[in-house]
Amino acid sequence: MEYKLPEDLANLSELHETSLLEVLTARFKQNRIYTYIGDILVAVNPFKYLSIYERDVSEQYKCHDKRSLPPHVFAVADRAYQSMLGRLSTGPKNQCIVISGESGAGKTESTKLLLRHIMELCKANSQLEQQILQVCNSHDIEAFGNAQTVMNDNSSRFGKYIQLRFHNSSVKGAKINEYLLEKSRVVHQDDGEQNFHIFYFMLAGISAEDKEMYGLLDPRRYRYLNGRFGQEDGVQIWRSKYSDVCNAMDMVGFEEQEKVDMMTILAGILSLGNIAFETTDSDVLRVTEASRGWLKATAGQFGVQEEDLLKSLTCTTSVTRGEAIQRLHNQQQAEDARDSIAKVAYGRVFGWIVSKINELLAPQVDADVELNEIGILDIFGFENFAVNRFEQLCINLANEQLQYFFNHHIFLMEQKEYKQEGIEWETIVYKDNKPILDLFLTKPIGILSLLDEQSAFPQATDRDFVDKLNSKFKTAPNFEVVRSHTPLFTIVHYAGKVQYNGSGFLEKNRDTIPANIRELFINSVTPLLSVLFAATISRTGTLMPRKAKLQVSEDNFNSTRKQSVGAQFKHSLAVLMEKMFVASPHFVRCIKPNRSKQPDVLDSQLVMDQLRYNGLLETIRIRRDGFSWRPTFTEFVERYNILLVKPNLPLDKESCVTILNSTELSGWKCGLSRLFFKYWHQEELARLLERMGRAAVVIQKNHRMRICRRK
Ligand code: AOV
Ligand code: MG
Repeated sequence: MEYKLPEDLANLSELHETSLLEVLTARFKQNRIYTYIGDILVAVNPFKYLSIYERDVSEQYKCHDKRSLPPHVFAVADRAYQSMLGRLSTGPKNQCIVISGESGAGKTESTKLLLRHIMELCKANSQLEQQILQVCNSHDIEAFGNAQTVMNDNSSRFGKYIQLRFHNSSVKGAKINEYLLEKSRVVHQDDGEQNFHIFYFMLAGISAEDKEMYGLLDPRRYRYLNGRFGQEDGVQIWRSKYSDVCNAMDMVGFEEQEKVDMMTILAGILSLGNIAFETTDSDVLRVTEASRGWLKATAGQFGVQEEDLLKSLTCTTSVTRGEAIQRLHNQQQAEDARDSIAKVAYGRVFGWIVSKINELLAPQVDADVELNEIGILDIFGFENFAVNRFEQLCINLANEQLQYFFNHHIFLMEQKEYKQEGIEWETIVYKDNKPILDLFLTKPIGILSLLDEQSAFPQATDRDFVDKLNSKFKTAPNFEVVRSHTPLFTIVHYAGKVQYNGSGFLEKNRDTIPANIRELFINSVTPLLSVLFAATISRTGTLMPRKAKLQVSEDNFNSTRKQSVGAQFKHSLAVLMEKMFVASPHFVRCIKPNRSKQPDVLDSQLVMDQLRYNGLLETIRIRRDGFSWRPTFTEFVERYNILLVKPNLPLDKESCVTILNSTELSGWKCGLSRLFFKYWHQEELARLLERMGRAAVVIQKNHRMRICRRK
């Protein structure tokens, strides 16, 4: 083997945890953050700028020979692109790049680099590529969907799957699928955390004139920002980010009025948070004297009547047999109504931005043009905070699902084929997380089903839900009962134990918008608000304008509204998995070197934990000893018969063997219906084909020269 040690861990002759950790640590110290395990990339977050992403570097990785260059995230992009074009191998044309790792491990940064390199690869310098880069890469979506957490200063608070669409080698469009924005952050943040970036960017960057127009005041006065605002140097950065966001919005084609509306809605959300309630001695609920001004301001910003806003905060209207019945809120209910208005308004603005972007980037091609796809998945990483809520449960479920996808692809499918095809093989045991996924997803008694069941009872409490879990799962291996007054429970995830606090689960899972709140906003004089609330939310949680759905709209709204957040999320995960299971996957495993976000510091224990729960040791073993590329006889002959320069070879085993014996390749195996290759064989064969192609050109040239001379 010509691979230089230790750039590819699948070449380690001595294989155990410590040798693996030693290699990664030694490489990290030399700023070599990328390492291969065969075709899988391991990336350790450097937490500092490295000059390995410049233009000349990405130039080198275009159509490169893997052996000639050090491991790099650009190489993964290149491989996905070449595979999509069918240059590397047989197999599905559609590709997906799956990036995993815990919060702060570097997934989002890797996503940006992958996108950048793929856009470089298909460069025709078109406006579309620039737009895709601008839009998918940062400013816009990140400002609205990311926030500072204790784990990551720029933590993704939503999951995204970016689908890049190509016709032949050129990009024709893109689509962003977003998953489960953590809306609760708008109204509450734990210690050391912040609200979504956009609030800070806006307050820091806005001109005095606009500030007045939107009715914004001193940022320290807003309760939803915890009355805190940054130091001057931080504010300086936010200021410039704000102008980036504004530029990005211009690029996406937001109209002036839409931008003004959006900022006004954000300002309205901040004012809304400051409305406080009190109960008088005679048991009457009212807005406190001090917050009357905020009520007035909010109504102005949301473009609604002050009385209507007050009504929707202080009572619920329900319609029974055509008769509207009003129920007055108590103080807690009024505060909940306030917070749910803020959450739903923010969520709708976010969904709207994503759908605007998708409109802009939609492929403009005829229906019969075949488009191939590279998908990049960047979700919220595994989280374990001091307090873990419904959001963490969903985030960690998504990570379980990804780990399962990895296991399924790398271990399960591969080893099943060895057995079926009679290949001699010593089974590699890996940590199967299927039982944890089942704990969440099985019907009718998975955690999500039980949650839905309880959410359907108006009287049920979070305690009831956790009691149900305790009684159903007390003997389940991945569930632990917690004895406490608070409704706590523990799940032993693939990446560690997490204790969840069940408070708020039912309400967050129901996520219903009271009818009077919807009514209030539909009648808003702010055009954007009225449009956002007249829209329906599809089963997968994407926003669809009402107009486009007119035929089924009312029904659709009613039926979809009933679907809980958990059920919606489960459904969108299933749709995503379906897409990914039929594509060729590429894996990037991100590792977080330390918890304090420091450069040049590697905490051995922390890294070892990640290596273990990611199953990296087993991955190395299967890449070293296993056969990751397994074309059928037909696929192989069709593609490589040209190596024999013999047309019309039968598409069978004998032809495969004849072709392979004509090369110097060794180490492959022959099954009953397919061939078994090591991961590097694919590239060796691609090289042979290329050499063949070059030789053919030379022969043709010589031939032509001879003819010329003769003349
Ligand atoms: P994440 O996406 O995996 O976390 P990020 O990609 O946001 O993590 O990375 C966290 C921080 O690490 C970034 O803001 C950078 O400061 C730094 N970083 C990551 N990759 C690199 C790199 N290649 N070079 C330099 N710095 C880097 V989360 O979204 O929280 O799951 O949910
Ligand atoms: Mg991220």
